[in-house]
Amino acid sequence: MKEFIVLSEEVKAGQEKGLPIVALESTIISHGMPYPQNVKTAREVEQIIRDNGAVPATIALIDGKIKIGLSDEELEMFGNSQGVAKASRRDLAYLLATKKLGATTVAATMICAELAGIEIFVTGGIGGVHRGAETTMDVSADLEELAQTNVAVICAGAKSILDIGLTLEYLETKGVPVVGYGTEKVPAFYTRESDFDVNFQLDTPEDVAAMLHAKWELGLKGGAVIANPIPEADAMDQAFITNIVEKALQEAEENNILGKNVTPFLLGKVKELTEGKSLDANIALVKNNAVVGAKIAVAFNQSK
Ligand code: PSU
Ligand code: MN
Repeated sequence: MKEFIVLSEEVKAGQEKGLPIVALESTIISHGMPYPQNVKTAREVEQIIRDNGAVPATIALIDGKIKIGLSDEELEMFGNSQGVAKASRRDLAYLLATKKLGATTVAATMICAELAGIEIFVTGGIGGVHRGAETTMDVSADLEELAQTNVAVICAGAKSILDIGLTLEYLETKGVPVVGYGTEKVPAFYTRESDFDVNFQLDTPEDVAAMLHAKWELGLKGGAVIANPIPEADAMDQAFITNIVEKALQEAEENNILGKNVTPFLLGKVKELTEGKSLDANIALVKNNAVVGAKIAVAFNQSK
């Protein structure tokens, strides 16, 4: 395993000092945002993590290695590269063996974080059960990973490109707690609320840390979804975004988009149809998640 894992200087030093570390994914950099906003946002998110007392570890596959923490040059190169492969669980071995650039999804980032001993991971949104999954069977590998890998994912809920109700059913079957951070409702990424209730509401980083501590002390395998709503000021209008998501879903069907291309296609369409408004919301919610995630990492570190 050591053969494949490379820690950045910052992460290595942080681990030696016993500092809290926060994992960050890289699909959001390569497939979620355009250059140069992607690199700028990634840098700002890392700085927010530092400002809140933790060490950021952006994870990506570069030159046959799992990089846990990227240097400034690596981040710039990665964010400005064309054709970076989207890497989920099934893709990891192939991309490492062929030394291709790989952007880790939530699932793959969880795997890499666990290998590096990192329990807390901040992102924008998780994958889930897609609408129409009863015929397409399109269920994100992120959900299986949450069922088996001991990493907590701080996110702004699930996008309405997904079937949020079915996603919650799947997580329930797999025993994955969905916690609302300061909310009773499952947030829907661009908006603060969906029609669905979270399993549990927790209001402080200490309370979340205590729940994670109890879960893993008991040997209950798997992660947790810590759903943190987008700040009020950055939230989008519900009717506006619903309309756009419907259009994006229709175009995906007309173009017969399948497999791993579905999520990037839908995200790209939403961005195009909102004329960039969705990008501003996306950046704001990731930064908000970074604040909360770093605080949870600090609290969890103290409970260890
Ligand atoms: N949802 C978002 N933004 C994203 C993703 C999902 O709102 O960037 C990315 C994440 O990396 C997630 C992946 O892990 O898409 C899920 O892809 P799929 O549905 O193919 O499993
Ligand atoms: Mn899928």
